[in-house]
Amino acid sequence: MSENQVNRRSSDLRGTVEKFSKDPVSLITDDHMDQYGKDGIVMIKNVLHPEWLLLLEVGLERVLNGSSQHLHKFFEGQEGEFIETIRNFDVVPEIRRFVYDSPIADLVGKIIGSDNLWLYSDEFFVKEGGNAERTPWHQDTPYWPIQGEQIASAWISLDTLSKAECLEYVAGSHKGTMYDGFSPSKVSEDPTAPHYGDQLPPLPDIEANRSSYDIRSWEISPGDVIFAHPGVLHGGGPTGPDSKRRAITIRLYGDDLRYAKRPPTRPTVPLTPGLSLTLNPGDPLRSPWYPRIRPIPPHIRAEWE
Ligand SMILES: O=C(O)CCC(=O)C(=O)O
Repeated sequence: MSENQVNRRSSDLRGTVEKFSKDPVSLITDDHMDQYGKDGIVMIKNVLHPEWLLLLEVGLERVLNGSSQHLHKFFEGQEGEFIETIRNFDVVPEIRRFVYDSPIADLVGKIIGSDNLWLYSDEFFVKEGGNAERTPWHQDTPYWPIQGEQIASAWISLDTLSKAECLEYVAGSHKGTMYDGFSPSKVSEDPTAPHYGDQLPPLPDIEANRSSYDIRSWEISPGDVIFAHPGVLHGGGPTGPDSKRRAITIRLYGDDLRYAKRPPTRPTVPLTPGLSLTLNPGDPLRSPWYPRIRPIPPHIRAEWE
């Protein structure tokens, strides 16, 4: 991170810290939890202090400088190119620190109602060049070998976003059909082109029929977090010519999550070689691929106690 960037972040901090509570978990109300259960989606304002955002920004800097997991590029070479990279918890210390030390795990724990929490994955979605495309509509559950309710993806933007630039969600869709995923190479021509092409029904063309869906999105300031069940249909969030959208999603789950099989035609995301050899469908999702985050394991506490 350059000196200019640090100065810019420090001045951001000076202007905004007052509105952030020292106990952000107490901002989550019964209404938020009810809304999460019903709609599978809730946005909570001002829950991440700018210092946590600074930690993510430093982590992202490391990722973009090449010290991270493989960067996938969507719409590569086109004006709207955007970058996705997954499971940086394993290799980027700032992401590891964020997951253990920031309030994000306790926020998710309260929303999903679980004291025990495991990390499913972390994933950056970076649209920096201006005029980035919409993220195609999809659910995450078809790509993940899981079933259960106690799971949430916490979507965190490091940039201020208009409602049109925010990710969009179809409220309640986690309770409906689990559709096939989209095919990244064909999505520009056909957003319903299947990922597996086997066993799961094809995605509907939501963009062509927006008025048939209860689509939610918000104006976002850094520090606001959207919590979404991965079965909720989501997509969108294009950027304008002069805007950028650097987001990370932290995905955590609780006691009720189980291993489930997906069509065998493609691997699930992220890759977890060996997982299907150790678990049977219906088993609790326990594996070294999914580290325990709460309670903090004693060997992790021992790093600083
Ligand atoms: O930020 C994006 O564009 C996509 C995010 C997403 O698909 C997710 O968090 O599951």
